[in-house]
Amino acid sequence: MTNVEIAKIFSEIADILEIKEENPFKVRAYRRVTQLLESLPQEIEEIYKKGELHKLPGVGESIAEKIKEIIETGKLKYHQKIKEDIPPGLLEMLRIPDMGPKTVALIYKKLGISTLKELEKAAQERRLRDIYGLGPKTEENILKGMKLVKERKERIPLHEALVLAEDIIKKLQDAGVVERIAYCGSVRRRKECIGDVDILATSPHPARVMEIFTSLPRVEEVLAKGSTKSSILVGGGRQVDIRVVERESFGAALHYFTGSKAHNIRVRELGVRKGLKINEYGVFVKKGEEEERIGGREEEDIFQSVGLPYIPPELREDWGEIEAAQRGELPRLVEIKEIKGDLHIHTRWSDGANTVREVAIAARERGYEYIGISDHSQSLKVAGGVSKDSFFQRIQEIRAVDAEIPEIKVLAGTEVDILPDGSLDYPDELLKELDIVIASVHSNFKQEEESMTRRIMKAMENPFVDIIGHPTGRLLGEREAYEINMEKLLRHAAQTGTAMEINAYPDRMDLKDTHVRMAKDMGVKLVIGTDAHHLLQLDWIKYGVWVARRGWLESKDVLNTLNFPDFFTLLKKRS
Ligand code: DGT
Ligand code: CA
Ligand code: CA
Ligand code: ZN
Repeated sequence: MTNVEIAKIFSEIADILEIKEENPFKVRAYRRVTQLLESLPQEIEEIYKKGELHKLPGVGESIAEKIKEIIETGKLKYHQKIKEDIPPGLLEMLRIPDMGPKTVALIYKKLGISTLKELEKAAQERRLRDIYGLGPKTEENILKGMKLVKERKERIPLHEALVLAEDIIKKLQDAGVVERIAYCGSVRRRKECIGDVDILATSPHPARVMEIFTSLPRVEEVLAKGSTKSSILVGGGRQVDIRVVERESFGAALHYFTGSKAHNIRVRELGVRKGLKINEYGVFVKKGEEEERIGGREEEDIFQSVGLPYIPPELREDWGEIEAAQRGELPRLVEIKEIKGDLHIHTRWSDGANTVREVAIAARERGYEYIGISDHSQSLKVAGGVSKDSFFQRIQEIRAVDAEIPEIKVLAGTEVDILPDGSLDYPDELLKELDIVIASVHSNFKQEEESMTRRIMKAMENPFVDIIGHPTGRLLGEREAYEINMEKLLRHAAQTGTAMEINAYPDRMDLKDTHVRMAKDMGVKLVIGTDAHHLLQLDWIKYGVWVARRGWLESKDVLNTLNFPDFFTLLKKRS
């Protein structure tokens, strides 16, 4: 069983306990282990075999026992047992945005509704508004949400697709049947949502590759099995395609199957103008009746043949990259290794899993020069926001860790709530004690566009606010962005000198690529932060860097590629 599959079991337990209104601390413990598993870079099974489960943060005796049982038996008795306590449809209902366990339990109790279908019908027939506490707005949101749930079945967030692609590639490599192998398609272009996963390989034994691929343990259905091409469905209806090509075609096929289709068509047209034929097999010139191959082993051959420099996959959308390449004006895209610090990290002071010290040490290991500890503010009770009472205690601890670890600057920050009226959840007297302030919306998501835009603009006007966190609040496949006028917001960010965050958390990727590019064009300061709640999630910075790259950013466009003094000077509005 993969980490993600095990994580799903724990997440479901948390959901069930919540519907049953059991102890919130118990629920939190299961949520934490879910997060841990989703972000773990190694297989939990390997850690278990080494007898090192207890070394994982947040894994106590009882969770370790459960992980052990799942690995050894493929299931968990406790999970099976509590699943019987509620109708299975309730869990599906939870997948609708804004449908919390309380609402689900309420609707079930009052109307006996226990499936998505019944829920949709009741919302259409306007029967939910009869329940005290619900109204026409709830019905509208449920109907909108059903649409998202259906869409999500068709597109997967990048993170999920990438983990899947990497796992399959590793299994084929371990089996020793492939030479070169890579994922392509929208995964390689780092699009935020993926239709299907495309894998490309070369191999002396294509038939063996097809055999292993179609009999991987996670296969639920084999859609097609050919001699060099196969498609499978894996858990949750996700499709994965594989193709084995000749060595001399690998580069051409990699380019072709990376896409996008629009980009491919442009490149092929350039080829035609030079008398070349470009396809997934290679680059060819006509020599009388014959065709001669002049390239295709490497992807660079394709670009070279049409007189272009190499265009990174993230840019291949026909959003102007061909023209920029022709003018010699391709951006030199920011790279993961250029990031010098992460400003959005949660610790145990709010809803994170690790201590400040643990996080600082992990950041030092990544080679960072600085980090910002940005726990939630007081009003965010669900996320253990830091009260006024422990405000100074937390700063003290951060200062102590900072002094203890000279290689890394540990900044005392916060992710302060932007309240519905645009005021902040801490007064200025407290904010001024902090080195770095991220302001984010975590409540009242449903405001009208105008008031939501004004709400965030007002936060930008506070001289202590350095960064706006996850500016649109979307959760991929779960919650739409708030209604917001992005152009107005970005203009105000530029005017007030407030930085906008590219939140790298894989469910967020917020700002998104098109907004990032807009921000760059408007001269807005940008930072990339992980929103890590576990030290392993520091690694998720890559998702933010990929969004930045899709938004054409260079290192000079991203503040946290600067060394600490320059970063800090440029970030601060107050001098
Ligand atoms: P997805 O799967 O919807 O997230 O997006 P992609 O880009 O992965 O698209 P997919 O899986 O349909 O095809 C993979 C790549 O193959 C695509 O990016 C470009 C290439 N491709 C597919 N169909 C065509 C086509 O009709 N013409 C050209 N030039 N390229 C194509
Ligand atoms: Ca694809
Ligand atoms: Ca495909
Ligand atoms: Zn947040």
